[in-house]
Amino acid sequence: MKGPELAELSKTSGQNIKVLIVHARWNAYIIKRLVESTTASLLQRYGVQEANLTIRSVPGSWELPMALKQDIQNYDVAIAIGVLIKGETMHFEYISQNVSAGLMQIQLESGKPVIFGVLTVLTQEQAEQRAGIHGRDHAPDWAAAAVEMAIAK
Ligand code: RBF
Repeated sequence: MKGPELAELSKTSGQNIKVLIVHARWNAYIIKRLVESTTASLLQRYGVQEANLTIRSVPGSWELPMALKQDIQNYDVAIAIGVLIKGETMHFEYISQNVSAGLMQIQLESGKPVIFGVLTVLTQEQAEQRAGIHGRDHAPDWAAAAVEMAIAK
């Protein structure tokens, strides 16, 4: 299965960076896995210090950009995590389009990298396949991208 080629990072690459994870609470059991996996990678693979990691939750993915805007200045990098599953109405399209555009806008305006950890999928099954429940877990890639971008300044 294809994935990113990871930059060369070490077990101490993240030791001096402050990381903010903001996650939505919709599709909670998938979110829980993604947040735990991202956190484990940051701490264990890259040496991020627990005291330098903050986790905040918001109701749904729609709220991710605003929460980041409120908090991002105090961190070197943020990771936004959400699971958007397409339903029968147009909500999915409006939410996913605006959330991704909002996250891009915040990173460019703030000058702080925002890692895109929002799964936009057609079915719950597809979300599970991207959260390591059965299939490839994307969260370690988000942790790696966060460390790489935070130390690249
Ligand atoms: N938030 C998500 O994070 N994932 C979803 O799949 C999701 N689906 C939604 C479907 C509908 C019909 C509505 C009304 C909201 C949904 N939300 C979802 C919540 C949304 O991101 C936000 O929290 C609420 O709309 C309140 O602003």
